[in-house]
Amino acid sequence: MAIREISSEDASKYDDGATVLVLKDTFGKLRQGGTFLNSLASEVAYQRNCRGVVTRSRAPFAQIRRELPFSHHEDSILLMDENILLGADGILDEAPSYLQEDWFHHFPEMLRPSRLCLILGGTGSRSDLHADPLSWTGWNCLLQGSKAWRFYCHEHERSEPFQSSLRPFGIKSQDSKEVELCSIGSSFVSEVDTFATGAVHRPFSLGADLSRFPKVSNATRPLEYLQKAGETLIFPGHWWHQTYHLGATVGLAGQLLNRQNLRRVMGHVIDWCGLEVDEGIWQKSPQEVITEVLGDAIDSM
Ligand SMILES: O=C(O)CCC(=O)C(=O)O
Ligand SMILES: [Fe+2]
Repeated sequence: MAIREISSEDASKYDDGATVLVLKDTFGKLRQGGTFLNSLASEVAYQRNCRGVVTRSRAPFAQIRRELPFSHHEDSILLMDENILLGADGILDEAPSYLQEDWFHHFPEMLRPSRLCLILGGTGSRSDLHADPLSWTGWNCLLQGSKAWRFYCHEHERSEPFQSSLRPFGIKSQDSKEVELCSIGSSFVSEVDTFATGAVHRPFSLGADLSRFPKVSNATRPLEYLQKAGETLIFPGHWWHQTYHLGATVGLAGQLLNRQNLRRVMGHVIDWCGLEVDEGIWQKSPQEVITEVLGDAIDSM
């Protein structure tokens, strides 16, 4: 359990499911150009946190960009959209090589996580405290600004201090984007905001409201990291994590399924769907493992 600065070539060596890896100077062209946002025009998903009350909605991208400079700790805006970059394939060509090999392409399209999420935060915005779906490996690059991260190294099974709820991952129904028709796993989301109160100019002095969430004091001490522009973090997505944005940020996020985490990700699906698989499955090729586990998962619905 540690944070380690490495070069992209060493990522597979150090990506052990128990370390947050930091790659410096990534996505240089995108940071220098800075214009790719100007060509984006569509409705995006965003959330507003007004004195602890979080509302989620959609609005034109240009409108959110105009509102972002007014964001502050008590009334903040965070845009996280998985669709707006769907046509912008060239972006991943700029990614460190370790992020480019991703076996999620073996998943049927309807169960495949979106490859690129755009994240724009205003001052004082924060993500939920959550553990990502499917226990994948997350990556997150900051193109502009700085962002404070907290990682709790206990996994979603031990979520007692966080009063969490499940957010199943699977095929969404046409009419309601939230309802999963066929779920193969879950993310875990907490009501706790670990950056709720304190001195806003020192993010790691911020803490949870312990009068509302007394059990948070039983949580393990988090790993904390201040991510700067150009840095890509690669982290165990099954760890609880939360971010706090300092100033206006622009970031990209995605996830990986690879040699390092195949057992963990497919194990998540196996546990979630209550499947019984033969130990011999792990001798098979990655594509066979994926096809077999997802086939069994769908049959089990
Ligand atoms: O960048 C953020 O604010 C949150 C990102 C996150 O949770 C992720 O990349 O998994
Ligand atoms: Fe996440």
